[in-house]
Amino acid sequence: MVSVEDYGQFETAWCPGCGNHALLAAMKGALAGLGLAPHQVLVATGIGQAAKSPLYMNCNMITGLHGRGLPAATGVKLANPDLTVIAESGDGCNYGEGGNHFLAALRRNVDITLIVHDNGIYGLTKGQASPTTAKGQVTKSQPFGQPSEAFNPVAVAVAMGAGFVARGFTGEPEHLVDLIQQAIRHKGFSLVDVFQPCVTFNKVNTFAWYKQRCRKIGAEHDPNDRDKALALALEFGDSIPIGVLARGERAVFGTDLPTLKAGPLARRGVDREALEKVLRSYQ
Ligand SMILES: Cc1ncc(C[n+]2csc(CCOP(=O)(O)OP(=O)(O)O)c2C)c(N)n1
Ligand SMILES: [Mg+2]
Repeated sequence: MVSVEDYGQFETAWCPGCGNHALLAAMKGALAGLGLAPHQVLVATGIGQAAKSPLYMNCNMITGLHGRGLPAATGVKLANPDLTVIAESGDGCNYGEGGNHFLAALRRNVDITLIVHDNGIYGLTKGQASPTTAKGQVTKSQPFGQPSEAFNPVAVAVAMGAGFVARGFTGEPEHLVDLIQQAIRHKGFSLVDVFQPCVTFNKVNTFAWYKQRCRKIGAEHDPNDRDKALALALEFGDSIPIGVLARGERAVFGTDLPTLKAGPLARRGVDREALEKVLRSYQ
């Protein structure tokens, strides 16, 4: 029996009131609730406040460069499909610096889950606009307002045929745990974009701002209906839907790759002779 305590309790460097605390608790709750022990889980991350999350949790982890958690997660899952592999970091990491990795992950459909701490700002570097900062929003480095249209990650994921697309909010913790668990259970690439406040650098998208707008998607929505899912994903105003936007079955990447015909790397022996030959060639 796995418990939340198995995932540990650590002192963090986050501000009091930051949404990262609730999302970290939701991650631990979701994993323990699924009966996954820490050694069965690997979290790949990048750089940022959000990217510190797996440092505060007992589990296997990889810290990539900024925006590079997803390719690391992809490699790990292909090498060892027995692991539950999660990529987790911020909106800047996944939609800004790592934007092309996000698009590649949507195209490939590797069996990994992406959890995005979406606080609409670059928190670690002290408050520049991120791709999800609203057009016109004033930040420390955009005093006249950020001039581009905001990126809508869930609409892009739905449009590209992602098999599981959800949006959560740290102010709805039980709902969030359920979304993370559904995402992990889904076979193929799954996205949970999580709204959370940055109490220090985003004075617009506060806890109250999200609380006022987030409304749970009702049972009447059929996530398999891609047109309806896209319409919901595009709703971003006085009311913003949270929950499972889209679902669908797609071929999972990796199963028929010629290089993996002999099985994943983690289950293959190491050819010491060949390895040493390669190493010697660098001497
Ligand atoms: C290639 C690269 N560009 C920029 C940076 C500087 N940098 C580090 S973290 C960060 C922003 C992080 O924002 P986000 O991913 O939203 O995480 P948050 O801190 O908001 O949780 C930036 C711009 C970097 N480390 N590497
Ligand atoms: Mg951020």
